[in-house]
Amino acid sequence: MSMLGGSAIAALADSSSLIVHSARPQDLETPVHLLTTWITPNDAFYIRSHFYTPAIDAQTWQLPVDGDVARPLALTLDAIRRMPSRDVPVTLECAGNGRGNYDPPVAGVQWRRGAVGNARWTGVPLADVLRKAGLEPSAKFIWIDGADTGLGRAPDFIRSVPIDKVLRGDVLLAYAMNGEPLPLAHGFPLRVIVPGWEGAYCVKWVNHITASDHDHPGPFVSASYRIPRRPVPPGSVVNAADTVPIRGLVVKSIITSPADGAALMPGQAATISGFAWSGEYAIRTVEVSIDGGRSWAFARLGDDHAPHAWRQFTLPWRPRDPGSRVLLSRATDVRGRRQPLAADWNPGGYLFNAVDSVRVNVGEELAASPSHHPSDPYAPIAAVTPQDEAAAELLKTRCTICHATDLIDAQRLDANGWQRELTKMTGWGAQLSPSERDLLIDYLIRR
Ligand code: HEC
Ligand SMILES: Nc1nc2c(c(=O)[nH]1)N[C@H]1C(S)=C(S)[C@@H](COP(=O)(O)O)O[C@H]1N2
Ligand SMILES: [Mo]
Repeated sequence: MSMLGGSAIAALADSSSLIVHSARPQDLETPVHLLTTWITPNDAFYIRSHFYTPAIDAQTWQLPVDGDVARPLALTLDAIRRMPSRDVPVTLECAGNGRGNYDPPVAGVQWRRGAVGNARWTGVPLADVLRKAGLEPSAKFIWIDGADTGLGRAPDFIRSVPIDKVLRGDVLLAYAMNGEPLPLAHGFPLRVIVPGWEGAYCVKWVNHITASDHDHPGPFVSASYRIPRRPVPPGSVVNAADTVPIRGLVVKSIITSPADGAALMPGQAATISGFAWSGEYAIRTVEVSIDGGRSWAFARLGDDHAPHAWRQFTLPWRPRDPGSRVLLSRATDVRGRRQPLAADWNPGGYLFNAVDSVRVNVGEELAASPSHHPSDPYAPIAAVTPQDEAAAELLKTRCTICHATDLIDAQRLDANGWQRELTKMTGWGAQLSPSERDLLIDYLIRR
């Protein structure tokens, strides 16, 4: 057990180059210009954790496998590492990647383009572990829990994978990422990888697996990670009964080079490159436009590929005339699904996949950051009036008990949105009197 033995603490990712949406819990995004290789290095890989990273003791760690099984098990890491393993490249994307682009704004981490990465995962098929336990035919869902627990009264993060996806054999219990033991932030000592499905299926710090004849009733299954059955007008409130769980991912591409706002020299050779993916489906083409969408050219697809991994694309370009240019990319998958000009708005802000764009300037440095992306939501909250000071004090004393204020600062909600948000927060344990709540909302929508 050499690679997992010894210390109870796995290496924390050196995430200093990532964009911090929330420092506590950790929600870190990869600046897309760092996505230069087909495999994303561990220290550049985005981190999405709803709650605090748990303390893990690898020596005493065990994985109970129970529920609708003939022989409930409690596996040690050693026992798992002795089973036949697989090594598969899988692209992970948070369902909320791109949420920050939705209009009207949606509550949640305001991810831009970089809550996505591609890693080689090593582990054992979950199907093999379930066979060992004697999976009963009654089992329809596999519930997966990790060692993290909800903050305050917020519920535990438990997810559920339909049995047919598990029995296809490609769902992994992974203990290594790009040849290293899983970094703690990415789920040490064991995480689930559900290839081609949105990232929230890939439960980290797995410490309990249960086979069940019904779906898990918790809110991370019944309320989150769901989209309206049919597209709804932007800004709609949708009942959970009118939603379906997200299973796969949608077709998408991002331009990672040149970077948004880059300055290029006229007449000098450049390469437009990026990545495209479509969950369980392969990419057929990526088209790139250098004239804001009037004309398109097929990009070359990279040699590296795997069934559930993104594809790199490149298109050589020699910009001629000086001026500002919008570069676009749009991918089409093997089913013929193509990236739309605008993504379907949904109340969770999931699956943003509009045609990607970056603005570059040929010939001169851009003065200010190009603002075709929504306004920068990261302006700090400044307290100026006594009301502002009182509100800032409330944020500090009532909110930071559970999380840093960066998560709050970045939201772009209106009064109704903040009402809903604060109802959720007080339900989870935030203390606010009605007048404090009014004061806070007045401040949050004005700032
Ligand atoms: C008892 C713990 C707790 C307290 C106190 C608390 N929150 Fe939260 N808050 C949470 C949790 C848990 C999340 C979700 C984290 C995640 O899913 O990434 C969250 C997330 C948020 C978000 C991000 C949007 C979302 O819904 O995920 C906002 C905004 C927010 N809280 C505002 C506040 C404000 C304002 C206060 C103070 C009045 C506050 N919170 C106090 C637990 C708390
Ligand atoms: N136990 C646990 N597993 C989790 C999460 C979590 O908060 N707790 N976040 C999920 C979400 S929403 C995503 S997108 C991926 C992110 O994986 P990463 O942090 O390794 O990039 O982990 C998933 N697994
Ligand atoms: Mo996610």
